[in-house]
Amino acid sequence: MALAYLGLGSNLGDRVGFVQQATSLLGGDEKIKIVSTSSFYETEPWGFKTDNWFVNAAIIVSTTYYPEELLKVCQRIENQLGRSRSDESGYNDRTIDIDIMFYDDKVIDEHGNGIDLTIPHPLVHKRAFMLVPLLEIAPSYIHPVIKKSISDIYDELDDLETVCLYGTRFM
Ligand code: PH2
Ligand code: MG
Ligand code: MG
Repeated sequence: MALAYLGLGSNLGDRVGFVQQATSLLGGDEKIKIVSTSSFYETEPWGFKTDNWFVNAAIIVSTTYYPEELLKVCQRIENQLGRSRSDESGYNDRTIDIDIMFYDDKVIDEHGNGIDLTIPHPLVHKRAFMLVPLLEIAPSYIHPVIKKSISDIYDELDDLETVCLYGTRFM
């Protein structure tokens, strides 16, 4: 059994509803249990220009899936919730994005054969929209590459985009 730390984000349609549906679809999988969930945050789009602000949250799940299998499950749920990926490079608006931020304390870099997986998420330490929800549910988790806790990484983050509490814990 492993613990995986997932980041959820939506900036299209019923944003809170998509984050909630993604969480219940994950929890409905026989090999996944939801361990904890953060509040919802409304966040300024990071890294691209769009009028649509995000709702972001973080959850911890326990799972018997290997990381590659968990990635496939996340992608299947993204598709199920209407995620479409455009051919343009860069970020796009989306109904739901499910990212694996951490998987136990594993460090993984796997590319090819239909897999594109980097754990820890390569940008987690730079993004307030990931760190702020994590701060609520895993402040003492040690980033296995940077070797610092989530709260220390957050304290040292200088480039703070706007992240507002949007709703309380949802399960
Ligand atoms: N996801 C991105 C790019 N930018 N900005 C915010 N605020 N929230 C996100 O979830 C997000 C983003 C790529 O996945
Ligand atoms: Mg993402
Ligand atoms: Mg993603």
